[in-house]
Amino acid sequence: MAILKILHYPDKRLHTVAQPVSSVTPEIKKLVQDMAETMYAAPGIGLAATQVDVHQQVIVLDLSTTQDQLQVFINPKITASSGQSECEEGCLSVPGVYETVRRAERVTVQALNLAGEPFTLEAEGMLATCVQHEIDHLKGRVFVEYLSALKQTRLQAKIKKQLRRIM
Ligand code: K1U
Ligand code: ZN
Repeated sequence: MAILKILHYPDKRLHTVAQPVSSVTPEIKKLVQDMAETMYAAPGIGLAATQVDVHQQVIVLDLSTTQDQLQVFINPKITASSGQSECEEGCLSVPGVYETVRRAERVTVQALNLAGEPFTLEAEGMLATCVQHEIDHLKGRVFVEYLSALKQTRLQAKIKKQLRRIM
């Protein structure tokens, strides 16, 4: 297994739209293993392939405190959503930034598992938030793009300042 490099906002590659996986090959299984290791090491509770510069529709999640309940979604699609909820979100591609985002409260997700079999998940609460956040990554969208123009401008300034400091 390997720990992969996570792209940091505002890297343009985070805006790439991921392609569907045509077959769950040994390469895709290796990618899932590496993504899981990368997510656990970060640490995080989710990771989309886009964040490690692989533009295929693959997501891993683990919301447990014991890091032993890995959920894998290949070609995930939200087929139904209802309600609204606000939750504070973080992102491994935007370190140190936590902001409240409004999303659907409940979602139905269809995807393939690691065996290439279709499954349906009914999610609510943190799981629903996380799966929507990760599917956004596959569409090339980063959570900070939901923030007000003022907050986005302040964030860009903060990132520029941090970059100047390390360069
Ligand atoms: O997509 C990502 O960058 C992962 C992100 C997932 C996420 C968190 C919160 C709301 C929506 C989506 C993270 O994992 S950020 C880190 C984090 O939340 C966390 C880290 C360690 C323990 C518990 C949470
Ligand atoms: Zn993220």
